Amino acid sequence: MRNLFITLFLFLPFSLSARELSPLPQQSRIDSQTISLSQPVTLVGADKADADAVALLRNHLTRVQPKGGLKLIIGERGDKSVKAFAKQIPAQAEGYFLKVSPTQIVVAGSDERGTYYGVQSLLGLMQGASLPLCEITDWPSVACRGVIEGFYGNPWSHADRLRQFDFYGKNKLNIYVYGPKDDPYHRAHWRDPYPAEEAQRIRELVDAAHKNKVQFVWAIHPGGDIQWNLADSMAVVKKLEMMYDLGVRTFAVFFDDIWGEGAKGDKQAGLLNYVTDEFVRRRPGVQPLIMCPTQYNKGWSSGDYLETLGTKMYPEVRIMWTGNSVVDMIEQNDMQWINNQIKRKAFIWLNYPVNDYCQSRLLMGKTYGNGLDIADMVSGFCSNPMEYAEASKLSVYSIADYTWNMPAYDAEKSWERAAKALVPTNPVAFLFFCQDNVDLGPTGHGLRREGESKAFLESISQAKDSVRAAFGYFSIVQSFSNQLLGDSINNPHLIGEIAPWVRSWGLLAQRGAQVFYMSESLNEKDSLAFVGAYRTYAEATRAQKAITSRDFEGSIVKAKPVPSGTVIAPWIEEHVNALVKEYQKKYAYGKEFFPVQAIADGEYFIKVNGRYLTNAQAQADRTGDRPVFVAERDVINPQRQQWLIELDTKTGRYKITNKQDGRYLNERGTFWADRQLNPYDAQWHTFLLNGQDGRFSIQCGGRAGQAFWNQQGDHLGSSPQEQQIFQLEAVK
Ligand code: LTM
Repeated sequence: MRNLFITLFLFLPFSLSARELSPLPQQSRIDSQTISLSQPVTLVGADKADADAVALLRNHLTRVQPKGGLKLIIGERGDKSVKAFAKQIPAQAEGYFLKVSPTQIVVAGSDERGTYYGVQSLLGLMQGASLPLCEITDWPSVACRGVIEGFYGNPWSHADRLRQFDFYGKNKLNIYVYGPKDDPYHRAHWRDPYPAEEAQRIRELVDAAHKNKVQFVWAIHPGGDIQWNLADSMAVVKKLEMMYDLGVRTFAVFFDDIWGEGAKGDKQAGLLNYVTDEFVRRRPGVQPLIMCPTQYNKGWSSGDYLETLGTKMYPEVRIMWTGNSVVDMIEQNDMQWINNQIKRKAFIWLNYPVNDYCQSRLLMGKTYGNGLDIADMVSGFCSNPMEYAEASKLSVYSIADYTWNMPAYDAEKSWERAAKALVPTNPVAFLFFCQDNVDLGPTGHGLRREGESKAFLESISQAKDSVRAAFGYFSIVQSFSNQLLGDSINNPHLIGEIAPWVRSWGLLAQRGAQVFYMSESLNEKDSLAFVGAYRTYAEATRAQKAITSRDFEGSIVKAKPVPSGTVIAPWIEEHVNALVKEYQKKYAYGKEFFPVQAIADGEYFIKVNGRYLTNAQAQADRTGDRPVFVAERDVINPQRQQWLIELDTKTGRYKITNKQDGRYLNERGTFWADRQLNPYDAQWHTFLLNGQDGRFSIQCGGRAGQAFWNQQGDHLGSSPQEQQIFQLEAVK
């Protein structure tokens, strides 16, 4: 038990100074002495100062009066109100000077955004009505800091986005790029206008973003079917004009993840120049374009594509870049290389914490690995988040911290502060949850994240009896899981979003606890207790597998949450397998409860003659499609070729589902969605695997007849006699 307390204490000391600001300011002195803002306050300069900053301030001051109270002077460089502080205002754009003294408060920005951020800092320091005496001189390291909603999967909801903008304002992020791959008006139907209702929502989003001093960038993705002619160039401008009418003032054009005609560098450069001439330079207030190239990372760059963009495209067009590979952290050498190619500073599209290519993992670890010396080498830095908007805030908080004050960024501390900011009344439970959801497992993109289940590993490594120590850890997890699921105080949107993962985490711990009971009963030669514990384990396993990440109508993602898939889940499985083996050597009782597995549960490629079985249609709610065989690995959407093969404990046969959308394959090798018409039925939809060493025939289960899967042309089919050998290759 001693180690259990050590484990818990590892998390308790993360003391959060109540007066700590985030993002960390460049220069600050914050005293312990405070003043009270419940006294009357008189605003000086409010008529000239940035209106959003003043509105924000007024929302938080209870007793503003025209004369005689505590003076709060506000304004930006050039305003009469802050003339006396001209020397203290930093020269950098978006900077501010904030001073709280017993007799007056000064918020002086180097520009409107600066004033707004000065007010955000002032509010960040307030606790109730108390405000510490302080002097802060602050400015951002990176000019454009924010988020690119650029993932595949369920786009964020309107409400998600509104909450994001509020969060960005508080965290001094100033840009949001709208580019969800599955919004048809962004990509597949880029020429078409938004229907009236959706257009109205975009208008509302633009307003809300601007109120929070966030540039709303709307991106178009025409490369899939664009024709390089005047008609389509005009179609792009026409669509951007429509978005301009909705209030958008910054635009992006994306060419990522396309092949063929659309991928030509000179044509893309020509289009960007055309749009700049015909639209950007003609319309008042429109900012230079941002473009995402087809070769957006070094691993995919070849020929003279990047150089063509660098030389032919107007220098004011900003070019996005994901690093040395699709999913990568960014370092100084990488920046030197790309900036040299494109003859401008790249605009970083960081593919973290996006999880559209590893959907069963929630990426809640610290945001680390980007160089602390690249601020001057980037024109912008945006994070591509998860489709889980609230959960993504954990990392986005750190992106804000990193891009605001890069040299001072401390990934671990920022992560802890983020947890405290997101779940203020129970940060320890939340952090415990986060540190069990860190790594993404093996994927085609290669990124791994360290530190998963650090507390678990520390508690078992120091213990004499690791199973007992793990049991202590699992007790904490079960308690924290219940606390988080029952949380009615902290952000309900966050709690609701992570609930499937939290439930799965609690069940994982319940399974883990059975390892201890099984081990104890084996020591005590109590076969009855052993089988009882095993059956509890199997029941919790079933319950865990039944959880899906998204249960709303029309979700295009239905992943199975896998908490601690790198550390704890394999630890438990390994121990259970070993204990069952040990048990079966000694006892016969309860044999029927233990499965005999031809193949371990896990993710596999299913191959015939080197060709990969692929979910080409990938639509969660469609039935009747057949998967196809393709020659290449899919590096963009690897989950389409990844098949979850798991023993169904009810039948002892195998259920086969596709990782992309969770659809299962039926007795004919056809996809069926798990819905009322033909719900999953273990008696029908499970298969026998006959063979060994990764080579198996796949035979339908009892009630569906005894047919075998086989290859029919490019498709999967079935035949009553012809046995085909499939290669089942574990996804590494
Ligand atoms: O990264 C880019 C430029 N494009 C896509 C993203 O839309 C996607 O979210 C990430 C991660 O899967 N990979 C891409 O290729």
